[in-house]
Amino acid sequence: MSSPQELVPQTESIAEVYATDDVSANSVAPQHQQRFSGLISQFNKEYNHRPDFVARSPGRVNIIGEHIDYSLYDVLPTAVSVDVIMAVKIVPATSVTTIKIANVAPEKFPKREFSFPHDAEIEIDPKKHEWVNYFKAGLSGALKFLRKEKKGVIPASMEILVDGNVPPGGGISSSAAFVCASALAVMKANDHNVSKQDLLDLAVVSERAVGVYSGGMDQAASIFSKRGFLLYTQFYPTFKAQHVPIPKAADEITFLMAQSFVTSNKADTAPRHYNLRVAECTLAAVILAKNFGLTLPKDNSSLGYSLRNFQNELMTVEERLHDPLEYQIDSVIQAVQDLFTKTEGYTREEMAALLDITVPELESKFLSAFPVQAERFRLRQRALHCFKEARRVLDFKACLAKASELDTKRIHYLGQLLNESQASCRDDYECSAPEVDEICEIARKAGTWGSRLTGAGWGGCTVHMLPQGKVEAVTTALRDEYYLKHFPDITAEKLEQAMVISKPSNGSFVVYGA
Ligand code: NG1
Ligand code: MG
Repeated sequence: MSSPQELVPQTESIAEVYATDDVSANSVAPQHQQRFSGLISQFNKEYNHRPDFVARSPGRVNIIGEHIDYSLYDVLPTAVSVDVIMAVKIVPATSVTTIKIANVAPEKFPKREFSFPHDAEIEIDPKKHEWVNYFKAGLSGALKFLRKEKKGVIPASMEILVDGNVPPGGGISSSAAFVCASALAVMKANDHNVSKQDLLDLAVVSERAVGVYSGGMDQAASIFSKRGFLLYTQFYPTFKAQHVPIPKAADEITFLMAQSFVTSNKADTAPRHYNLRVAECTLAAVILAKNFGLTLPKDNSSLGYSLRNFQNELMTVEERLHDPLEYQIDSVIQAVQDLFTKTEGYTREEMAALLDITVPELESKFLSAFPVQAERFRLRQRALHCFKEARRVLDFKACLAKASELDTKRIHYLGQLLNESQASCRDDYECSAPEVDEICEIARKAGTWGSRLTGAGWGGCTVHMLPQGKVEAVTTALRDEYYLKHFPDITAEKLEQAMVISKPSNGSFVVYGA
């Protein structure tokens, strides 16, 4: 028998641990103990007293299910051990609320202070790239929540010191770690014992305030993950998650993350990359629906109409009840192939005609919530990627669930799914980068079972599944054939950060008594 895949208790509060306990045994990885005590002593220097608590939220690695969370399909990420830790002192508010926020790396992230009237909205200018925007995003979401719970709430003033070691723009979601830690810190500072589900809901919406129409995968992984498990995350019809164990294998299964050091700054590139993909998937969904004479009910995806929603509406009640999801996905793949025959993509005029609306109507409905720049929308390729990737996630999870021990055949199958995901991201979704493809090639040749990009792509990070016994060979190959070749002057320190064995780690928690 396989080990059970546990349902995640969503209403459970965020864990609180005490610094006098062995923090490492609870959650902080031993190598980060030092960072943790460093944060406390630096806080002391900065503000002349100790903090009341430390809020923490980690980055994540997505094992499989790329760019399908915003189409409301299931994904399989987990938290990693790099994280954002935030020491906080609660200060009673005066006639206004004042936030003082500093970072342990002040050269890169200068100190900031701002005040606002107790009932004011927090203003964020997504065009101005400021590290505190991510804090403000969490603050704004948390305040909206608190005000709904309690009218006339007076938000506490806070003194904050932040230490984050998740590489930014690196595909392991430094942004979600930061936004989740910030929202958690504000909730705690205002004495609200937030549940994991509430923190997730408000963090997803918070992050959209920074200008990216993200799905909910990163925040879910950052908040809900459990050490040693992957987090099977479902978004449709509503959020649900399961802790999925990784079975034993004769040759221990290891996940390695390798940075490409090609950064794609989402705030700049979103109109041509990320947000454009969200728009393409949404348009594919509504055009498919129109073609089948279906009216889609609004769902909770960022633009309100997802491919998953279309799939659900296309199936009869009978089929929904009795057909396995995999089979249902086969029929929608067929529908995409039949309808979207223009491989070069669709213009706004062509899409408006398919929907029987005018171009200005199309733009105001689907292309105005956030900026999108494109002449053509490659609906066929994007929808095919989404549905096939969704099926790969189901196949991956089913394979993990089948046995408590994985034999060679199964392991190779899992690797193959990862490689197919990469090929689809490269060819159909066009979210890879030449450097990412190169890393995957080198790694596979040196002995990984499967290699792919993880996160939004267009650079960023890669993830590899490999036997423990091959770690040395793969990291050596990547060092010699990728890092030293592309970055001959790379420092030893940067090289060390480039490749990290990723151990599935715990999600958000708060530390008291530090
Ligand atoms: P990154 O760029 O790694 O944070 C983004 C989205 C996810 C998901 C992945 C692609 C944000 C905050 N996150 O991840 O929701 O869509 O891309 O699978 O934009
Ligand atoms: Mg991000």
